[in-house]
Amino acid sequence: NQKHPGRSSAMPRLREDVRTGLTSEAIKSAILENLYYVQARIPRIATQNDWYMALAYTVRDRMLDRWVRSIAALQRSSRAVCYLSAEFLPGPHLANAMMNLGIYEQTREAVKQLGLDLDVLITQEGEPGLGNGGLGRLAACFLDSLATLEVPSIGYGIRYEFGIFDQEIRDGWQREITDKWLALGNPWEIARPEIAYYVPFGGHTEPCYDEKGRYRVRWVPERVVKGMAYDTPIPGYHVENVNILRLWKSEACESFDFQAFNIGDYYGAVEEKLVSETISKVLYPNDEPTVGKQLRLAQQFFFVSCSLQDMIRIHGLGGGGLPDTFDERYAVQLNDTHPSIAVAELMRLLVDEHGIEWERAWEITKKTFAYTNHTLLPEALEKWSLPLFRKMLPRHLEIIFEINRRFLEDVRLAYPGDDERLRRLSLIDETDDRYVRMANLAAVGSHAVNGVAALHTELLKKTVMKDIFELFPEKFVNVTNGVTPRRWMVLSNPGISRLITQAVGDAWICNTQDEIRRLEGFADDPSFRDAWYRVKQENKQKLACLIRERTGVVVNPQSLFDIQVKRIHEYKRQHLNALHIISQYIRLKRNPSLNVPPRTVIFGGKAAPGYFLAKLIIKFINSIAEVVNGDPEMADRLKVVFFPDFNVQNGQWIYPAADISEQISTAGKEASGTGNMKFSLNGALTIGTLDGANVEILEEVGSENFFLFGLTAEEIANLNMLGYNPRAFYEKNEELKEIIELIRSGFFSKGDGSLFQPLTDALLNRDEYFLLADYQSYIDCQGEAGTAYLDRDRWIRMSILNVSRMGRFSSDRSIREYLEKIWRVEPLMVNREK
Ligand code: NBG
Repeated sequence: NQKHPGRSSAMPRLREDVRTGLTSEAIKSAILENLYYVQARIPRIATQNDWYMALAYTVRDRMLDRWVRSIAALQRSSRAVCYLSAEFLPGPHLANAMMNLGIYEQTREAVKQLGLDLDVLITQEGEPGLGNGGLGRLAACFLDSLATLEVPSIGYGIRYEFGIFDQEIRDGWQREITDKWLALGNPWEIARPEIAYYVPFGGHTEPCYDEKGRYRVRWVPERVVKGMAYDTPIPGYHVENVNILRLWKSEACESFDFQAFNIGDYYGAVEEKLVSETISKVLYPNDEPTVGKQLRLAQQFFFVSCSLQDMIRIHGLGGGGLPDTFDERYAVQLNDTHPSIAVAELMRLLVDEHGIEWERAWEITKKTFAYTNHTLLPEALEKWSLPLFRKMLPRHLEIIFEINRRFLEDVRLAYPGDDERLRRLSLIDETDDRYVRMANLAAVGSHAVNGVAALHTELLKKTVMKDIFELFPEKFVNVTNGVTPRRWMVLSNPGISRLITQAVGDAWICNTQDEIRRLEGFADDPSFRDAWYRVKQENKQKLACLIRERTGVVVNPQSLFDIQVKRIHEYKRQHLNALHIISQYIRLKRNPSLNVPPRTVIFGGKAAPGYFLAKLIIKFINSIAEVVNGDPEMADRLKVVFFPDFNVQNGQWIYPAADISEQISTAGKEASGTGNMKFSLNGALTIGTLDGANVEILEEVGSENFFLFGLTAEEIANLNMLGYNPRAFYEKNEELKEIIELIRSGFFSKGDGSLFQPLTDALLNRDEYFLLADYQSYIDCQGEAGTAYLDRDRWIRMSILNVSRMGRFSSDRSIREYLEKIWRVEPLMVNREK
């Protein structure tokens, strides 16, 4: 014991391997080993973080063995999926890995024997916030499903040193704090210094001839950056398969440029290193126009080039695969337009670097890629100005011009004389500086284009991608989003999951769509309903504790928890929700005996740092909270909470505690939404518009179990066309008028009538998102929801029915659809023997 302080003298001799053993005994000694040999600590002086690290390495070790065999399977496979995404939001790894490996209970026991609390250790983990919201989280759910379905696949992205900022609320305003997720070390990644690629930037191109005397183009870059791979294992649920998430970190080619050093420009050399390292430094927040964001284009090209070079290398391993069979080996998905430069980069690699003829290279490229669109908001469609593009990627601009020249020739043939259409379809927007339209590049260079919910795909075809659809109708498919039931039910809501498993067995965890439906029969079973109610209450109780800890606000777990968590954006209409709170407040003040359930309205979400109105909406909510929560007459009747720093971790506490899920975007604006699915799968009832995947959720759960309100996308479009006048709605609605006047009077801003003027002005003058048009319908619908909540039996029945009918929204179903409709990849079992 003296020689090896990590070991307790009472520890039994183990026959199991300390790296792979799965019993609690083996796990316990592995934790002690790792504490000693990785953290260099003995238990007496170990910090919580030391224990967390020791535990994390212990769990990781148990994945590595499967991982090595999975990588062998990937190399053996004939076809693999590569998911290219500038964002991944996997959430904390530890608990998820324990669950997927099936070692949760043994680990809990081992940790307990060491005198520690597993739940405390789990919360030690910082979260990899390498994404903004839905798009990055979708990518993470897809990785989980790909691994669980045993599909050979790699996720490729960027290893941002700083992910999405942490949010603090100071005096009601959002404050952004740098996210230092790597500060305490990241036990989940493995650095692969040997897997590194050079990525050129800038410079010029020049003509040359290859060894066969053919005309070629040589790119002479101005500088070259190195991309190094960091791999994170992604374990499937209860399968041997562990997939790879490969993230690229940028580095200078050499840490010191000795030539510069010799001529005395030491600092010049260090500067070069700094500039190169900047590329993977920080994640861009969304909702800001990307125009002129040079670094963002550099990030996109950087990770795409590394990923494609890596695919070519893997394909060539063993000498078998030539790049001209690339499309047979890989299905590459472009997650939004962020990686769409891949179309030009693959062309460059095939034509310039591997000597393949243009026509053949173009066939390969189109067969390789497929593109997912995630937004209809015109301001969010990426375009890069030509001067910027030329400066950074001169060769790619030439390639895009050539793709465009050939493409427009085809368009002219299809629509002779239709110059307007030609102009709209062109990969180049000819206005001002001229721009490259990334969505057009992605669509032209792919064999499939998909939207993320049925309505979204239809609107894509009718609006933003109308011309492309008319030209290539065969390319368009819909794949409705989904979420993984492992993280979003089993892990985050163990109470409900246990109940479901007791009722229908545990096959629902992987075969959600077919199995969870069998729960329906239990909706009328009083004892089951009771148990269901108790679990929801426990979840609410836990969230209430967390709210108190994070905000100081005391909420009543018996009240109706009405929750809206998502990025803050005008189209998502958090301010419509806020108007409802004010209306409730006024009504309760006038009529204290009003028969409505006590309600706690909870908000969470980050605003893009440069989006003024979104930040003002946060201040607005907090100002209303101050008034309402500070009014003794509202005690136990109405509470308002802004939960700071909404992220994956907090989401795991929040979704299971909701009674009402707010999905109230202006119809036609939310591509799909995925929070809507998480809430409903956890037994919340939705109040929502016919937008995004809400439409399909309503179809599945039935209109009697869904609180629907508002104008349809079509009605909004018509109103817009005829000329929408928000003031007319204001004038004819006394309550609405009163609310707006109350805000304008400074009632929520300590008498300062100007604070929220930008908000009220936006509503009265433009109301781009039709809040006033939907106001009354929303208020009435909230009333119905409140009344329904008063009837507990009815409510719980609806809650059970929601969960039992939501199986379609498992990301396993989404991935199966991608496999069938787009990727044509077969699952491959990983060998069990080593
Ligand atoms: C978001 C949409 C959501 C959708 C997710 C995932 C972007 C650009 N789009 O509605 O706003 O659920 O993508 O598809 O982040």
